[in-house]
Amino acid sequence: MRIDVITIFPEYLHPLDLSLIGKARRDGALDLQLHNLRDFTHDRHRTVDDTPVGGGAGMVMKPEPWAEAFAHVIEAGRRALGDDQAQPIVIFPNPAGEPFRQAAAQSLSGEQWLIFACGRYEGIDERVYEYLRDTGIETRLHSLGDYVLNGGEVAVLAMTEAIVRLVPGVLGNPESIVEESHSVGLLEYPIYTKPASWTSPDGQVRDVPEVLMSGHHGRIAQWRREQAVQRTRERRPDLLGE
Ligand code: 6GU
Repeated sequence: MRIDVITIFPEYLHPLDLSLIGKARRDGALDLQLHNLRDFTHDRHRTVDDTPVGGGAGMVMKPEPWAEAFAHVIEAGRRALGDDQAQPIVIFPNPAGEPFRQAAAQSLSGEQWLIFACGRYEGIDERVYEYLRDTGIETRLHSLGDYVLNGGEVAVLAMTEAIVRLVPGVLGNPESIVEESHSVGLLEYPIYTKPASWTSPDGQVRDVPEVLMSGHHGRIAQWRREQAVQRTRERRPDLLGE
């Protein structure tokens, strides 16, 4: 899978060198490339923003550097993929976008090429979206949740991790994906490890639920299902339509 990220803060994405994503990159399962939007400006100050036409607070990202960045990134991606017809999906992290859920991560994990375009300030000039769509490039706006971040970079860290760990061969144990929170539509049940009886620092003896020690797989599965439903009802009734 190829992922390009266009941002004015490439350093923000350096955690993608670490852990599972870093390993996927070193193993060749993921070709992740960072691009600095300011490299596609031509003035002394490397200006990427300007005041909003019509007035209002804050600054807006100018369209010209974005168009140059996309031209460069699309050409470089096609060359790397060895396919001069390859079409990326362009994802704009945006608090006004469609919520980014497990189903979106699942479907994007099957794509060969994604470009994340990180806005900052009040946003990107609307004509950039229009232009991409008119050139036949699929664009999506995705939000992490109902709160505002200063830019898309943190959202790209989250979305990339959610997507890349689902790419076949990237996660060590594929079974752990099947049962985890949000893949089933329920939150995950409580889990325990040894010791079976633990005395916490406050002096309480805390035992692992007995059913888990029973060796009875049917009863264990039923208990876990009940716990998952109860937990979901308490924490996320919206997932149950309640
Ligand atoms: Cl994707 N971007 C920004 N800037 N803020 C957000 C967000 C994304 N998701 C939630 N808040």
